[in-house]
Parts: sequence; structure tokens; C-alpha cells
Amino acid sequence: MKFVNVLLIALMLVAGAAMAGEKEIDNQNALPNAGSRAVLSGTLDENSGTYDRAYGGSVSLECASELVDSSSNGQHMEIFCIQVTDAEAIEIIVDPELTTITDTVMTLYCDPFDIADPTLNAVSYDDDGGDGLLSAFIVDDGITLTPGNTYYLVLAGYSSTHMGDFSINTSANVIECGAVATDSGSWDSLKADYR
Ligand SMILES: [Ca+2]
Ligand SMILES: [Ca+2]
Repeated sequence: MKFVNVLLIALMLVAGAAMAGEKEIDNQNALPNAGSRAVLSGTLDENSGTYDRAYGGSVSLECASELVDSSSNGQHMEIFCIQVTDAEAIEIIVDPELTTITDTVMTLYCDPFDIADPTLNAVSYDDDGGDGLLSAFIVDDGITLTPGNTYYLVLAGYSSTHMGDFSINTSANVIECGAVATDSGSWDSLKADYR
């Protein structure tokens, strides 16, 4: 068993080195707020959770966007818990450079998000607001959130066959839940973990 553990640690170190290599060509590191800005990334594959997505509606800052059930079901998806550091309009944009899913949808929910009824409690849905068939919430959408509240961002494929890697960039006022926005000390120690 110990040998297996050593193998696992070696694999994790290799994976960590690969991640550090990617970060070196990430020009977002040049931005002053890179430390607090959320980059939400992952992979949708056969092991990902699925749901029967909803669509439509318009932006509702009262969490009442009128989404309707799609006849297309079983989309692979990933859920991110996010918060904001101010009440300015947010941006959440699927990055075409780092995303291999050919058609995404993205939905922003207030807390709670009910995976069994994704028509409920939504702020906004977007299909193709980004590059090509990729999704984006941009400043012009006027999505302003409340600091201290919890929100859920659901990234999914347009249909159940859409899978692959994704990376989502956000405006500097969007952070993942539990992230510390202004504590540069914790950011430095986090980076140290990957050296
Ligand atoms: Ca359905
Ligand atoms: Ca799309």
C-alpha cells in the first residue's frame, strides 16, 4: 500500500508541475488583480454530474429569471460557488483559448440552486454570448450581485454530447466562495504550494 501512495504522490507532483507550466503562459498574471480574480476551470466528461438544463429568461437581479425546461436533457455540468466583492456589474466569460467544449451554456443562480428544478432561482442564462457558441455574461448584461451573498454558476454543455475542457475568466470582483480577496499573503502562500 505504501508503494501505491508513493506513486500517487509522484503523479500529483507531475500534475502540479504541468499546472505551473500552464500558468507561465497565462498572461492574466500580468493583471494587477490576478490574485483575487477567479479562473474557473475543469473538464466535462462521462464522470461529470448531469442535469436536465433550462434555458431562456432575461436578467433578474431578484433571482426570478423565467427559465423554461429544455427538451434537450442529460447535460454534463459543473457547479461553482461564487461571491462578489462589490456591487459593480460582473463579467464571466468562457475562454475560447482554453476551452475545447464546442458549445457551452452558463447559468447563474442565487442560493439555493436546485439541480432537480433548474428553472428556479436564476439570475441569468446565456448560451452563445461569448466567442462562437461559447457563453459569457458581460458588463452590458447589467448583472450586479450582492456582496456577502452566495451564488452558483453552472457551466454545462448545450447537449449531452458536449464534453471537454473549459476555462472561465471573471471580472476582478468575482471570487470563488471561501477565497480571500484582499489577503495577498494567502495568495503568495498558495502560489508557493505549486513551486
Ligand atoms: Ca427537459
Ligand atoms: Ca452555446
